[in-house]
Amino acid sequence: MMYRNLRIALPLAALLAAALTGCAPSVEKKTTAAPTADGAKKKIVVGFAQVGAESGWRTANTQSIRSEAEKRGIDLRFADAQQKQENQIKAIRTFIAQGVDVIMFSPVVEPGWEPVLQEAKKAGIPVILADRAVKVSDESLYVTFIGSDFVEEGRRAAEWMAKKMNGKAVIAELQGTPGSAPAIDRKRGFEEEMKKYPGMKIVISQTGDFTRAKGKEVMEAFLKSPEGAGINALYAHNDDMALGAIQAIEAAGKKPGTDITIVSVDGVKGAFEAMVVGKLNCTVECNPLLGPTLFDAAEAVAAGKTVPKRIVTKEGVYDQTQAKGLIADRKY
Ligand code: GZL
Repeated sequence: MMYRNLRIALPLAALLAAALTGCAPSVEKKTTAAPTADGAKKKIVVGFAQVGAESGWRTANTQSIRSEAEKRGIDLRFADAQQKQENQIKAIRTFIAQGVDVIMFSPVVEPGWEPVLQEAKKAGIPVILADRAVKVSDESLYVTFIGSDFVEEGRRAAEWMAKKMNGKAVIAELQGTPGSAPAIDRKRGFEEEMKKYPGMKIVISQTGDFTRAKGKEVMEAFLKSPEGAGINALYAHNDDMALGAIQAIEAAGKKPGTDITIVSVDGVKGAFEAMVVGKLNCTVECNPLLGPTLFDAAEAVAAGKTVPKRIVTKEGVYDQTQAKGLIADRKY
């Protein structure tokens, strides 16, 4: 039975459960492995090629994947690609050689995956995209893409900033990893929404590669640039770069969150801590806790079931007014 693409934003696990059973919102998770001769459940083997360990978001994402696999007794083969595409491709080839049941990965960039995904398809190993998308001409090369709508995240960031700044802002932008889906789409969504406000302008923009160190370094350069004196807002594609930028803004004798309004994406604990002390103004949530839904999909696929081609995570927007009340309950 084929499922139409599910792009409604419901709690991930409920959404996938509904899709799999086509009815009740919650379904009992059963290990779907076929019983072996002695009746024991065969463990499914999943190969995961992770981007790296570049940010608080990624750490939480890896933790969610590792703990969920352990909880389900899944044999997880995990590779950290240190943000290099060639390492992810090598890891995927190793998984193919090992004959894993399912391959999962979070593509560090969008292009360049056709050859290795063709090899996985030829080997009959289903591929699940976790967190980020790929640019391929043949969408049958992957079974499903489970992750956020980055364009919507960009729109939400611009909308919040417009409200806060009454539609007038001189904006510096710290972009994520060049060529990555979150960097491309968060920029696109922000600029789309910004068109509604002629008084908002991005005057300087550069990648900080999603890391705190690079975010600090690039923000220092922004503040020393000819545009520097006029910047009164920062849009950072993730919290880690925003936290680095906050250090640079303070070192330049300015007050982050006051002299420069800062909006970022992810919703990690560090961002909430910065909002509580007034140094960050808003973080647009990007849910890293994908483990349960990823392995629901992996078990379903390993059992020959179909899953929706696209599963979108449910997320919110948080600012200083909510940070103090929410920080204790944040899961990442
Ligand atoms: C988004 C994820 C991004 C985060 C960054 O889903 O791919 O990568 O926003 C992380 O923090 O580095």
